[in-house]
Amino acid sequence: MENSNFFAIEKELKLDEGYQKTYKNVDELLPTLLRSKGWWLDQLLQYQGFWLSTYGIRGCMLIDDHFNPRPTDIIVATSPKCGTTWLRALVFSIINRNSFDFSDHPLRKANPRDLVHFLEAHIRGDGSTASIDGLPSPRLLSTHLPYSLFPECMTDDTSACRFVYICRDPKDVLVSKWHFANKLRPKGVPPLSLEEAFDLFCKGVSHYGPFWDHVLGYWKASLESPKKVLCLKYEDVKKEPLGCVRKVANFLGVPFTPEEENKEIVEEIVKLCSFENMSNQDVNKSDTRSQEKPISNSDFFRKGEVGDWVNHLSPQMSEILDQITEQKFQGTGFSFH
Ligand code: PAP
Repeated sequence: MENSNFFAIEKELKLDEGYQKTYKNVDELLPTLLRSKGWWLDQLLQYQGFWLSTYGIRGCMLIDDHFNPRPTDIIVATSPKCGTTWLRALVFSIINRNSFDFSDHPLRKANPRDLVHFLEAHIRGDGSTASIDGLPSPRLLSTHLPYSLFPECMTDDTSACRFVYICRDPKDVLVSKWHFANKLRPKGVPPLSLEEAFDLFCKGVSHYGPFWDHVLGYWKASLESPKKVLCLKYEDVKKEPLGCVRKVANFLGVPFTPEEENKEIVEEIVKLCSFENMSNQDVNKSDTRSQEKPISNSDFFRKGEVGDWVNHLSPQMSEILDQITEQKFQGTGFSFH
């Protein structure tokens, strides 16, 4: 299947030799990787310590070989279900705050997924980095890739591209991911039980997981390079959205001016990107799922709450997850409390 995909792309695009070499390397690598059952009908492959889908690996290798980072690049990074949609919307509206009227803002007409390019998925577009290369600066890009999978030219201190990361209590991540996985399962396929999802998640087998290693990669980078990586927690953004929006703006070198503060622009951004507002936009309400497009915008809005895990996980499950979290984060200075 991997080979046939490659040839389809090659035939259509006549990709140059450099790309052909990358695709050949991908095709040779994939069969050698450890595989595990995924969360829907997919399989996850262990690549450099993380569980990725084949397209994640392909995207990662394309970035390594062909992506040209720019000092002005802003990368919104998340482990899935930690607030990707929210963070994309927040950062998009912070950096474009002078370009749009809030009453007629692009986020009222489009889902953040359509406004912020998903870096490792550019392969889906035309099989090359061309669509990303053509974007004007500053480019706002999104990723689920772990920090350690980026090439050094993006992560070393001399490269100026910046990462804004958000993470979330793993108990809520698990519950959110389990609901999402069941929405994605094709009709006729029995649902993934919570027990099965719990087992996979605890073993680290989730997209771009182990979850804890993903968080630690960005957390450590934010300590080592605080001007390069900003780490946020979903729970903190919920509790203090205004403070977090100001923090992101300061980090990106575009702090709010006194005049903007007077005009309550920070409040406007928080309101625009709130779960209540975004989930009620027509563009995010419609269920447009089809065989070709198995995910619709509405699938990214469920409850948007902190602590919904309590309605799903048994006390024993929560205890086990807390133990794993404590053990993984011990001595790192990171905690969700
Ligand atoms: P992704 O990583 O697959 O793109 P992502 O957007 O990170 O998904 O996660 C969806 C979660 O964010 C959902 O959480 P829940 O299942 O616990 O409800 C979704 O409801 C929540 N979410 C989406 N938009 C917002 C928002 N504007 N504010 C807060 N939470 C949000």
